Order: sequence, then C-alpha cells, then structure tokens
Amino acid sequence: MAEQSNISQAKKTAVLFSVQTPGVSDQENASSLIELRRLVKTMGLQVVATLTQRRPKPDTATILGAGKLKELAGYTGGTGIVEGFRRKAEDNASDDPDDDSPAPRLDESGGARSSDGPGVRADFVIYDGEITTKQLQNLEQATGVEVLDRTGVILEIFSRHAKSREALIQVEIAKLTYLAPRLRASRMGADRQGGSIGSKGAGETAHELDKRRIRDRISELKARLVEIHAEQDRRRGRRRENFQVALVGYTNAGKSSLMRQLTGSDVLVEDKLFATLDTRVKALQPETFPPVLVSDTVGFIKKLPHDLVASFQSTLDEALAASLLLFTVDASDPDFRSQLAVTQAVLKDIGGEKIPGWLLLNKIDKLTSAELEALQHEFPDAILICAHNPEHIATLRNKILQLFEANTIQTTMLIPYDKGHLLGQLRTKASIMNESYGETGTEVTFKTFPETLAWLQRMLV
Ligand SMILES: Nc1nc2c(ncn2[C@@H]2O[C@H](COP(=O)(O)OP(=O)(O)OP(=O)(O)O)[C@@H](O)[C@H]2O)c(=O)[nH]1
Ligand SMILES: [Mg+2]
Repeated sequence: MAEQSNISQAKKTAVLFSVQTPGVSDQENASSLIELRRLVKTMGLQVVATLTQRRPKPDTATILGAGKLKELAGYTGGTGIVEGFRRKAEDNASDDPDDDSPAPRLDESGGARSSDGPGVRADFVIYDGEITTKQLQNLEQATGVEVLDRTGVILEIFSRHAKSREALIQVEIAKLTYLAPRLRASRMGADRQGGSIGSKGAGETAHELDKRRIRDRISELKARLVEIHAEQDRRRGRRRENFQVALVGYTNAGKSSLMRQLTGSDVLVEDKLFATLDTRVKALQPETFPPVLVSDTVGFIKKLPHDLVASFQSTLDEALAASLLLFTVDASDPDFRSQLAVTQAVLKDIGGEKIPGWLLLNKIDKLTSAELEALQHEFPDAILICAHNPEHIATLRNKILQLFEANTIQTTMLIPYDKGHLLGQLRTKASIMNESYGETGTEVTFKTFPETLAWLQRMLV
C-alpha cells in the first residue's frame, strides 16, 4: 500500500523501551518486550536496542526519568532534553536508584545482551505501553525522531493486513479515534501517516482533519459498518442452523493453519502477527450433511486498548455464534499460558464463556518428548496437535464429528406432496437416511439439528 510503504522499503531501525513498575516481574517485562519486538519486525523495522527503566510508574511528562531519557536519545542522536520543561524534584526522586541495574536488552535474535553501545542509530523510538499526547511531544523533542507506542504499532500492522471492506473500515475508525489526536500532536508522525489517516487515498493530512471532520467521518464509517453487520447477522442467522466450530486464540498460534487443514481452504498462513484480520467460514472437509462449519478469527494480543478490541467486535461475533470454541495456543511459546489467559478473558468479556471449548496445544512438533509429557500432565484434557501432521488433523476432525453427531437427532416425518419444496430444502440441511413415497407424501428419515427439526415442524403446520 503506497501510503505506508516508506517504513518497510527503507528497512529503518527502532529502539524499544519499557517501564517496569513494581508489580511486573522481570520475566513479564522481558516477554512483553519480545512480543513488541516481533510486532515491530512485522511492521518492517529492525530493532537495534531495547532498554527498560524500573520506576514506581511512568513519568507523566516523559515516561522515563531524565537520565534514562538521555540514554534513549543517545540512540537517536537527540538532545535528551525537553526545552522549557523543568522536572519537579519529586519526579527525579521517583527515579529508581537501581536504574542502571542490568535490565533486559535484546539483540536481533531476541536473546539477552549485556551491553548495547549507542554505536547503533535508531530512526524510531517505540514504547511498550500507551503514550499520551503530551508525552509524545516531549519524547519527540528529546529524541528528535518519530515516537510510537504499542497500539500505534498494532494499528499500523492492522492497517496493512486489512483486506475486506469491513476490516478496512474498522481499522480506519480505530486510527481516527486513537491515532489522529496523537498525530496532530506529533511533529514527526503527521507527515508520514497523514495520507493513511482519514481514508485510504483521500490524501488528507492529519493537520487538515479537524476534530469535527474526524467526528463526521467516524459517524459515516460507523453507519457503513451497521449496514455490513446487518448483512452479516442475516448470514449468521442462516448459519446458526449449522454446527459451527470457531478457532480462537493468540496471534500466530496456528489458527489459520488448522483452518486450512480442516477445510482444505487457502486462507493466509504467515509467520507474522495479525496475519488474519478477516473472519472466514468454510465447511469441514470431507463435507458432511448438514455441513460442519469452521471459522478462523482475528488473533488476540496483550495490552490491546479496549476500544480497539471493540472495533473488532463483529469479527469476534462469529466466534459467539459457534457451538464449539477451539482455543488454539502455540505450546512452543514459553509465554503460552498467559496468552491463553488473555484469549479466555476477552471471550468472557464478550459473553462467550458459556460456549463449550476445547484446548488445542498446537506446534507440538517443536517440543521435546519430556516437554510433551509435562504438558499432558498439566493439561490432561487438552488436545496435543501439530497443524502440519495429517494424522493429528484426522483425529481432531473425528472428535469434532463425534460432538456433531451427539448434537444431531434422527427422526422420521411425512412431507405432503403439496409441500414438496420443503424436501428439497431439507436435503441441504440434513443428512437423509431414507425416503419412501406413500399416498399422501414422502416419508423421510433424516438426521439433523434440533433447530432444523423445529423449522420443519413449523413449516408443516
Ligand atoms: N512448527 C509448527 N509451525 C506451525 C504449526 N502451526 C502453525 N505453524 C506456523 O506458525 C505461523 C503462524 O501460523 P498461522 O496459522 O498464520 O497463525 P494464526 O493463529 O492464524 O495467526 P494470526 O492470523 O496472526 O492470528 C506460521 O508460520 C505457521 O506455518 C505447527 O503445528 N507447527
Ligand atoms: Mg491467521
């Protein structure tokens, strides 16, 4: 996409930083930074350094304390100073005296590194959290480069990966609500992102878009979404008569890979975060009657602002229409337990806790047999799987079919000849076991879901 290409083409560099508050362990801080590094890489930037400051809380004006800010600016060639800004005495005192203790720093392979001399130069500064407009202005002044926060990075990725009309609109709403106020405050970011804010190709810069016009644009986009959702609800309503299985889970867990194998579809599989932004629904292969539908959904991630999650709500609605949720995790990721917890929490938030769910521990080909055994012990009910292993896929398919069978009922009914068209419809909604032609109509024995049976009974009165 033209308006975003200037980041990816030049292979620019970034320095990442975080603030580790007292409730956060070293491990949590490190894994959050590893994840941010992957996000930044997905965005097309090369991470040259990572630094962490331990503080009771992020500084309200500059996030970091004065000393650490200077260190950060060392990577960008900035002054490290915010002009006309006098730090209050207590702010300085709140800087952890233990500040220079070895904080996790990551090199390109994600491994720990003890010293990162500022011989490297960063074009972007990226904070592993949320930045206010005031902090943004101050940090840009101190570092002299563009500053982004975690949500800004995620939005940039969303914006590149969105394909469907719905996803494009959702991303644009999220950008207008979340990014536009920040970009107006940012001297550096406005020029780069101006073209993509507002609308794709509209060519308006963030400066031109005043508050009122942003509000108008958001209302217009929301109205369009309402139309799209009405259509989706109609389609979903029709699908409700089917048995639907939804793949849910953290980004990069392997949902689309499983979708491909289960349905024979060509959904996008990529070793990138947020490869999938659009929900796809396909029939389980080889096909059953009535068909078992499988849906692939957008992945979850930690520290995603609530309103951004809300803008993707309809994507998740597909999961709520399911009879079974397949909680997919990348069991080879040391952080998978907290990733699973995030997925479960979001689904609970949107009212999905009543839907039966299975835990799929995916990517087990990357584990040792000892690790596998430990996992089996820890999660006795989980299904251990490798999305690339046809035998594992066949086992999963059979398990799904068993549940599907248990949800269907077999019955025999007489369909009068004057309502013969119902027989044609029934054939698409049920598995027909037997048909015999009597004097008044067709006696048909079939297997289907209670909803379809209720529909037929209604049509026959
Ligand atoms: N080794 C191994 N790799 C896997 C397995 N399943 C998926 N992968 C890889 O993991 C990466 C992510 O897979 P996807 O299927 O795109 O993951 P996803 O959950 O759909 O990710 P998002 O759409 O970003 O949320 C790809 O490189 C896959 O090839 C597995 O069982 N074993
Ligand atoms: Mg996917």
